[in-house]
Amino acid sequence: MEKILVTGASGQIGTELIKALRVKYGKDLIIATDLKVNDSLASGGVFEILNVLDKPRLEELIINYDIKIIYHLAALLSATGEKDPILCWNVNINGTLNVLELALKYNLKRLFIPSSIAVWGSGIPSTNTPQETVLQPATMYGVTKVAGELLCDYFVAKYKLDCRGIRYPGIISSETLPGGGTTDYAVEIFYEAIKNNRYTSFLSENSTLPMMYMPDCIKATIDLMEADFDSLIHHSNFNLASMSFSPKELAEEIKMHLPDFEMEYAPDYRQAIADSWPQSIDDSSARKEWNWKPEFNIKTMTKDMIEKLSVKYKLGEF
Ligand code: AKB
Repeated sequence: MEKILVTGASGQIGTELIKALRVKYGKDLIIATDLKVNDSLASGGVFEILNVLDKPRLEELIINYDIKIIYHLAALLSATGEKDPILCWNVNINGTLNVLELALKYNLKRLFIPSSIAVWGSGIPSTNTPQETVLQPATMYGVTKVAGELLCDYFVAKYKLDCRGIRYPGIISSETLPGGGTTDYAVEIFYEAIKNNRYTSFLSENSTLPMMYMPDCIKATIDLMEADFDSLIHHSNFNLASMSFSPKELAEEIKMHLPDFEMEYAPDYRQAIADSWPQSIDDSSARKEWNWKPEFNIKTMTKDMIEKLSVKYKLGEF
């Protein structure tokens, strides 16, 4: 089996992807990397410090561990990206270029480079947004994701490098809090509901966005990486849908479990970002090309989140 390196392993998706990859392929084959030591990841397997802008260090890890596959998750998200657009461009684009360049140099077998619903902006149908449509993002994060998709597809076409990616919607999870995204409210709301029975949303009540529960996100990521290359028509930019809801709809669902829960709304700068994104997505290409099918909906996700976080709260974990 090939050795797999994961960048951004301490992030919301990384922490759960590492766990799943270690279970699936064995802990010695998975090299988790991030900017700072992560004790919990390091205690369960291999962990190395890596800044993705440090190309010599990335090269050293690829050589030392004989890496064949990279999941490149390290990136700045939409809200953080708007605070420092130049840093966002630098990390997201130059980090990705380092991975692509070294993948070519060391003949890596496969790369996963995620994209996002942030690739969209004006000029799209905002419901059931098609796979093939205009990409005019309104954020620097979106600009880097469009450029990342184009870069990957260029490397696929020119060098036959096997590079794959998904346009992730907002991801909801109970393990690690997201950081710096516009869809983060949909995770914070659960922590606050359990702790304080109230939450103030930074998006307005009817801001509907595409979302996905982490188990579906991890399954999609690994399934796409295991799909037969010859059955793929797309590579770097798969639309992926699971559920879409507004803050108000999520609050109503939470109230089914916590009847005293109260929600307030104080939209901030992230509202404009949310307004530029679609409400729902057509993911028929992913369904056709690699049999994508989500398991969770808003009801089953909410129930599971409340059960998991209630246990963590009782254990004093937040
Ligand atoms: C964000 O909100 O920036 C991310 C994303 C949708 O890519 N969660």
